[in-house]
Amino acid sequence: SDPQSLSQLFALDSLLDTEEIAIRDTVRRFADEKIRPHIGEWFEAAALPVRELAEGLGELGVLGMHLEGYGCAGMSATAYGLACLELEAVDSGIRSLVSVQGSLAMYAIHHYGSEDQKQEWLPRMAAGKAIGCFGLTEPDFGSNPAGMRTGAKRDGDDWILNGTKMWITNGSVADVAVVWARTDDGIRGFVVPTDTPGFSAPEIKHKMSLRASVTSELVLEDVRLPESAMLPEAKGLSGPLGCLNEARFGIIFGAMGAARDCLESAISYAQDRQVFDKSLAAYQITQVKIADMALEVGKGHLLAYHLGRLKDRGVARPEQVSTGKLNNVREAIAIARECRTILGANGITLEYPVIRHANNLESVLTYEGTSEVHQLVIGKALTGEAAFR
Ligand code: TGC
Ligand code: FAD
Repeated sequence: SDPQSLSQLFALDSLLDTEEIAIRDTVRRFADEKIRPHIGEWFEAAALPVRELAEGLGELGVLGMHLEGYGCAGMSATAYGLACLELEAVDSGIRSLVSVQGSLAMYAIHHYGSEDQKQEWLPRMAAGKAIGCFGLTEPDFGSNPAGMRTGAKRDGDDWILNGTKMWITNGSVADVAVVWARTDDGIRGFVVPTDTPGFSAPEIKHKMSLRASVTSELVLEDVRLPESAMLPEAKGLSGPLGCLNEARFGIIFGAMGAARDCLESAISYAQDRQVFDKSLAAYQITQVKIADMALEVGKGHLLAYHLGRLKDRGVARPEQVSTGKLNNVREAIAIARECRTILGANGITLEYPVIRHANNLESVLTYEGTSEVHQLVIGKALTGEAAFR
């Protein structure tokens, strides 16, 4: 009989409306036509044409697409999630670019910024003509951003920032950095144009994961900023953590894109590959692997759609976002590794997307809260005990 798609098996489209399906299909077409043909090469060379891509993604309307006004598309959270899913089906690095731009840098300005900050940056960022990054992590403080050492001190009406941020996506190519720093008044956010004297962003090289993504250090040496550079509405750690909820939400969908792409590749490979007497797909062991992975892809999509509906109603809680990020990334990486076994030796080359997804997902498992941090968030929600410290 004719094989079904994963989407048909779970009747996934029955849970989406026609507008959501249209957005999903448009992003999938863009990703397949404009990005997929080049992605293996970009990954191998560790060189992503960020500016060119950002302008294309801006025209597509996915940068800050779930934000209202200022040139943003004002789409639903679910539509944004579906876009992340289709972009990450090609490569986690592309979804990262979009997450950091829209959910972290733009969201921070949109949610906590002054009217002037919004007018200055958001329309250009939505169009992909200005690139943003988000500096929270430091060399010694990743899971525990509360310990950050980067500081902002007053000098007359100005602020002087000093410190180092680490592992910052888009850092070296950004026009603007949202930087979180300790002040006498607690942790505050600053909008830092990257041409400000004292700011530099050396790129981190030799990554074996997310090679189609720019990752950088941010060095701030006596960076002088006017009073107006501070985000007025973000006070304390809840400011940056509020942005993380947005980006984590996109990853819940995105990780399922990577998983789907791996499984589709593995099924197609197994159908073509002859081993011993017949096609690899006709052996029971292969079918057990495929069936078990399909269940996780289906369940992961259902969880993502459910959380999308909660978010669209404005009721998704951080610990619910943690359940999705933990489950879907953990399952996606397990699926990528299992699919790699089906491809045999071919599975280790960039001719197929599987090893690239598997390697990328190592970063996705760690950033936006490691799987252990999300276990602790869920543990705290269920026991009432915070076990972070
Ligand atoms: P804790 O005392 O629990 O909370 C401090 C304040 O923050 C509030 N809060 C949140 N607010 C919004 N959303 C959340 N998810 C929140 N979690 C906590 C909390 O209510 C409190 O508010 P207030 O008003 O009472 O002060 O904080 P803690 O220091 O004990 O830490 C908790 C912990 C470990 C969960 C948190 O620090 C954490 O999530 N750590 C992980 C850090 C992380 O995820 N970093 C990601 C950096 S960005 C990145 O990785 C980009 S990757 C590129 C891409 O996305 O593609
Ligand atoms: P650590 O916090 O040192 O953790 C090391 C290990 O200890 C992990 O297994 C962790 O789960 C475990 N651990 C930590 N605390 C506990 C605990 N309380 N109990 C039990 N186990 C614990 N950050 C940004 O701010 N902006 C970005 O744009 C950005 N982009 C990134 C891009 C890439 C490619 C990568 C890899 C990272 C990026 N990050 C970014 C940083 C990312 O958010 C951090 O790497 C992440 O939060 C983990 O911090 P860490 O690497 O310092 O690990």
